[in-house]
Amino acid sequence: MSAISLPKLPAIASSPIAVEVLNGLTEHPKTLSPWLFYDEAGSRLFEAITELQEYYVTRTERQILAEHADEIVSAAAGGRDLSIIELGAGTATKTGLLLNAAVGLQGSVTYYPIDVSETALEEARTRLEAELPEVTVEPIVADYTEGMRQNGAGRAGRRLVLYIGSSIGNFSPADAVEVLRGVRGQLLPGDCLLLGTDMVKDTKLLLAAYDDAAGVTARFNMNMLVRINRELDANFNPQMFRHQARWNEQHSRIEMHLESLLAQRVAIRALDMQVRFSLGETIHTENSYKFTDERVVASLTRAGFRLRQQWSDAKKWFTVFLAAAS
Ligand code: AVI
Repeated sequence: MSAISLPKLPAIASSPIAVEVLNGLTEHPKTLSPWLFYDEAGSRLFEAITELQEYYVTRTERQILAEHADEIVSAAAGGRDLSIIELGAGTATKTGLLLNAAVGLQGSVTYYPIDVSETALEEARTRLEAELPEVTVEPIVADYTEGMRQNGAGRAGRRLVLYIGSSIGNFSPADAVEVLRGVRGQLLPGDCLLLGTDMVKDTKLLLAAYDDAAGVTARFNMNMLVRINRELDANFNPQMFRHQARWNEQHSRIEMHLESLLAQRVAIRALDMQVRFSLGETIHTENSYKFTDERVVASLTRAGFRLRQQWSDAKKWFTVFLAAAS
C-alpha cells in the first residue's frame, strides 16, 4: 500500500479559532463570531468602551441598579435566603450594587460569578471581598450552562441569576431564547432572572455608541484581525480595513463590519489558506440587537419565565427585567 503524503497543518488548525476563521471567511457574506473580540487586548478595549461618553449602555444600567437594587433583591428573595449567580460576570463592576443590597437585606450573601476568564473572576473576587466582607465569592470558570449546572448541587434557598449588560443582544432572537431556556432549565420555580436589555432608540445615538469619536470601538473591532495574525500566522493589514457600524432597521440591530479598502488577498498560513476580498467587501463581526418591552417579554415567556417587574431610566434607553421561573 503506498502512503499518500498530505501537507501537515499545525495543531492550532483544529482549534476553535481556526474552525471559526475557516468557516466564517469562506462564507458569503464573510462573518467572524464576536467571541473572537475577547482576547486580553480585546477585553481591555471593551472595558474602555464601557467608559466612553457615547456608550451610554453601562452607565445607564448602573444608574438603574443603583436606584432600585433594594427593590430588586427583596422581590427576588421573597422572604427566603438568596444567593446570586452572574452569567459572563467578567470583572463584575456593577454587581456590587446588588450584593450590597442583599447584605442589607439578609446580613451576608454568596455570589457565584460564572465566566470563561479566570483572571477576570480573580480580579472580581479580590475587589468584592475587600469592599464587601459579608459577601462570599465562589467563582466558577465555565461557560453559562456548565457553570449553572455546577452551581445547582445541594443548594437551599432562592437563586437570582444576573444576565446584565445587554449581553443577550449579541445573540440572534432564536439563540437568545435558547440561552434563556438553558438558564431556566437549571432553576426551580420561584428562582429569578434579572435581564438587562438595551432598548431601541434614536439611530444617531446608537451609531455613535458603536462608532465613537476616539476610535476605541474601531480598535476593538480591528483587534480581531490582529488576533488572527498572531494566533493563525495570518497577514491581515488592519490599515487596509475600515471599522463600520450600521443600523439594520429590519432586524432591529446594530451591525459591526470590517470593510476592505481595496481588492486584496490575505494569507492565513496556519490554515494554508488564501482569502480574497473585493473593494468594499465586509466581514460581519457582530450584531447587537436593540429591544422593545414586547420582544423581551415574548422571549422570556417562550423560555419559561414570567415577568415580575421592570425598571428603566427616565429616557427608556435601557431596561432591567425581573422574571421568575414559572
Ligand atoms: C458585550 N456587548 C453587550 C456589547 C454590545 O453593546 O453589544 C459589545 C460591544 N460591541 C461594541 N461595543 C460594545
